Amino acid sequence: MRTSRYLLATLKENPVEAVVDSHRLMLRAGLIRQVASGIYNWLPTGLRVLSKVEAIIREEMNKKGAIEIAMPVVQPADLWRESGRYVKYGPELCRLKDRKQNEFVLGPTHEEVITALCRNEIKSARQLPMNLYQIQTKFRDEVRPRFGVMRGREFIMKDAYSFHVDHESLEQTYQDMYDAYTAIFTRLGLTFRAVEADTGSIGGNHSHEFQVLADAGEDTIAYSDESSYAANIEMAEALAPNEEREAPGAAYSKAPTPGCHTVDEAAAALGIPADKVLKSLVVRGETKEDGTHDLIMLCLRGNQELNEIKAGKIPSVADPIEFATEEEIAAFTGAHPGSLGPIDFKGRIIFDRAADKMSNFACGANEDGFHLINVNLDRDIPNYEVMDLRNVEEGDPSPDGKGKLHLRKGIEVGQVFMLGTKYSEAMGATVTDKNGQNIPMEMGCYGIGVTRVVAAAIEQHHDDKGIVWPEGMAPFQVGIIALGLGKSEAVKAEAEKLYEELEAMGVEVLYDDRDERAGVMFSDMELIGIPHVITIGAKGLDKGIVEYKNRRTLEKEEIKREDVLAALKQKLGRA
Ligand code: 9G3
Repeated sequence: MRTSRYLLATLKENPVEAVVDSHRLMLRAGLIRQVASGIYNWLPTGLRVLSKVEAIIREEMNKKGAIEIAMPVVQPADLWRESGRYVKYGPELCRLKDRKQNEFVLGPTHEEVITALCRNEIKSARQLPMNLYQIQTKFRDEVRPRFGVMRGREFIMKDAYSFHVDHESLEQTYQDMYDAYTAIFTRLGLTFRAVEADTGSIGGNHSHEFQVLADAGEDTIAYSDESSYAANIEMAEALAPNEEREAPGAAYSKAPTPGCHTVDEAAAALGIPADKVLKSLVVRGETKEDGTHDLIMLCLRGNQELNEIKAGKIPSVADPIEFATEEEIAAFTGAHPGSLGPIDFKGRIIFDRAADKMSNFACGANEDGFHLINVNLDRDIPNYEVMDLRNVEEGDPSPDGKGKLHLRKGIEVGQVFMLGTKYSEAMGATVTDKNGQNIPMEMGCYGIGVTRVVAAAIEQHHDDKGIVWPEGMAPFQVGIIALGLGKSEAVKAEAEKLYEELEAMGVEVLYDDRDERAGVMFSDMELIGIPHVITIGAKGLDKGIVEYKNRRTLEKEEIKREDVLAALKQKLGRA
């Protein structure tokens, strides 16, 4: 490709709206341009990268026997009514009507469409297992699109759906997809971890996320330094504490804590550390038939955080969790948040496992401006439940008993799910099994955020000059810079010759023939991040050499002009 006849679209300045490196660099290197919030044009250089990512995904999916199809972006609302999800999702699900007022959605995912397809096309167990995938545009009307394509509203996903006669077959495909994802992200040159994940609202009972480790990541993952344990913090657990509680001391008593509304304020007023003050939170129970709901108290060590995903999973607790309002708390306990505690609380009391080991601690007195001190479980709080309610913290013991947990930010680039029969039952996708019984098919689903992968790769592969592409996804393999093109016939001839020869070899070349100032050409080539760059200049040619630079190592070497092709073949790993 010649830059004189290309849409290079590089920017000299950092766009003010970009707050993470990948967003800034994708705009500056001319990969994307925003059309609307969370909606982007992919310019030629960006599209070349996308195409490489898709090619690697296709190769690894096809190797595992997955079969490519294409499903529509626009989906009939009736399918979402069948699965029960039409009313379940809020404004994130973009709804629209056609000219005849028929209702549709812009597909945020394709479980409904694929299940409707397969309930018609798959009748016999002999057709199973079947694993169908697509690489398709998705739309999710995110409330806060940000970080460029990392959290866009319109994005490209590879989504696969597998169908099985039984769970054992599903497990096999799940493992195949897990292995395919490992191969894909390895070939893309990403540093990633597969972590146990919460299956969230899509149901099912087993899921792993593939997380690219990067500080710009929105997810937090916990991993052990001595075992393969790794989990999204939404479901990560620490090893259950097994130390005994200290013996109860003096009976509990009231202590004035005027104006104290937080654990830290109460701890300071009482002159004790925060982890000796109980954090008592009140959430709503599930709405009952009569439309009312109970209030439930969740108690943690004062210095630890409630994990809202874990709390939402507690039976008969509203999911997602709803914190009780100040009014309903005051009506129920006679006090306001900041002075709440489990003693004389009239509802269910659930202690986190770490809080269950506290003794002689302080807690709210359920009277504004007062706390109780020297409180002890059992003696003062006779009936309460114990559950894992908290977020794990740096240094917690790994739940498998091996090593300690460390927390890292991650960018979720893929997820594999066991869906079970949630959709096949809801939508009547059954097969006749060997006993002639009609059974709902077991399903799995497997997604990769294709556009997000590009951003994640840049987060991990850039320096102060720009992007440093992993070889597997670079938009071009070789860049040619011709210095002083307009003044030197020799430079022009040498550059054209090299360009033609590399093109003839099928090497992807970007030839900068703009006759621009050297600085501009160097900085553009570095910004775009092409792995191997050849600079041709009159002075070098006089000495019979051209200059090679490796974008990743920034190492330069002079190469005799007659040896350039052989040298590049060797650097490109070509015979
Ligand atoms: C919706 C909206 C947003 C959504 C979903 C549905 C996420 C939704 C989960 C999945 C699960 C898997 C197949 C590929 C891999 C991921 N956000 N999810 O179901 F209506 Cl608005 O998409 N789907």
